Amino acid sequence: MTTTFASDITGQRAAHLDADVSGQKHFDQLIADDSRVEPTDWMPEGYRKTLTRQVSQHAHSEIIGMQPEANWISRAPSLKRKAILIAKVQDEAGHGLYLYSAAETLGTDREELVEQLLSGKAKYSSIFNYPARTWADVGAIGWLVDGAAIANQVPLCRASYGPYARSMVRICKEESFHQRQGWEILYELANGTPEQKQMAQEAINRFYGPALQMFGPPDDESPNSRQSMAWNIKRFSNDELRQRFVDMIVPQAEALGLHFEDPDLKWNEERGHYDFGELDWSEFKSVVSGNGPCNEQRMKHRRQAHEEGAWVREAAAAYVRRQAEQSEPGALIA
Ligand code: FAQ
Repeated sequence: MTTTFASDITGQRAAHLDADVSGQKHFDQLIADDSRVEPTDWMPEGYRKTLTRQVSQHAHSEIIGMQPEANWISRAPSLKRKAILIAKVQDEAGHGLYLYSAAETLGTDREELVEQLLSGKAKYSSIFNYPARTWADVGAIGWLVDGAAIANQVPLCRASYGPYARSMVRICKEESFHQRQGWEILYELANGTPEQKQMAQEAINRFYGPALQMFGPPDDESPNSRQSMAWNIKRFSNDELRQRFVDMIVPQAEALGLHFEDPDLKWNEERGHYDFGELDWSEFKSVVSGNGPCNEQRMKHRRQAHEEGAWVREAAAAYVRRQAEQSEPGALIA
């Protein structure tokens, strides 16, 4: 009896091992072919974990990222600006929802992911811990923050995990509209009165460094990059994307008649890129570890919104239960 039981267990382990070996082979082949991994495919635990981390943190960033601009909806300078800003902030909510859905396909449900944010266990992008002090900051967020988001996320449309890559396609299209609305706000201000131009310049002075930090720590301090690139999740390193972004925004700033206050920013003929100054990484670390200007306010607001939304979640769950009961044969008669 004991022998049979023990051999059953050994048999099951061997079967699992076989499945793992053939699963790993299939997975390795998908990555080597630059093909897509889908939720039903076998995947290494590390791959699942790193994607759950990145995709859920990305979702949290979109949700927390609504706050700095939402703060300006009631103070937008015209009805047209207000309508555009409402649509933009609503888009960010939508991005959060697609991304939570993509993260859920990896096996962790949304409730748990949201709990990780609310308990402070999960990160969200450093940039959203900075305030939007003036209307020009709304322009700078659109141009520089959404601009950095696009530079980072266009390559993610080719990430190896299917649901993440597909969600990025629509997100990137919407982000490019956001970037243009930010540009247009700054363009109007930069071509307005001297005070308006000054306001635009001050906004980009505030957002330049934090926007460049959105790409993450320098490559030699980025613990996840190497493996994420080997798995075709990230296609470029943090520093490569940061450089691309700088090369893109310098001529755009010139077209606005504005500049970046970085004394080391200059074209390097030999490299074919702009050189730029060292960023303040101690500030980045401090912001990521909870000590930025708005971390406390952002989390307080999110927790409050979550509590106030409890009745909506309860109603939605009750509706789903009712639908399930009604679709069971005999449920209506009982
Ligand atoms: N802020 O090893 P790496 C948006 C963390 S959405 C905070 O280099 P990885 C739209 C990182 O998580 C903006 N933490 O990590 C919008 C890791 O910590 P962990 C969000 C950061 O993952 C616009 C540790 O440092 N975008 O803007 C940051 O390989 C306007 C070590 O770093 C995405 O999430 C940071 N900036 O590379 C919405 C894009 N950077 O988890 C509203 C997808 C790094 O090991 C208004 N994500 N960390 O404890 C990615 O591409 C990557 O996750 C990176 C980081 C590039 C962000």
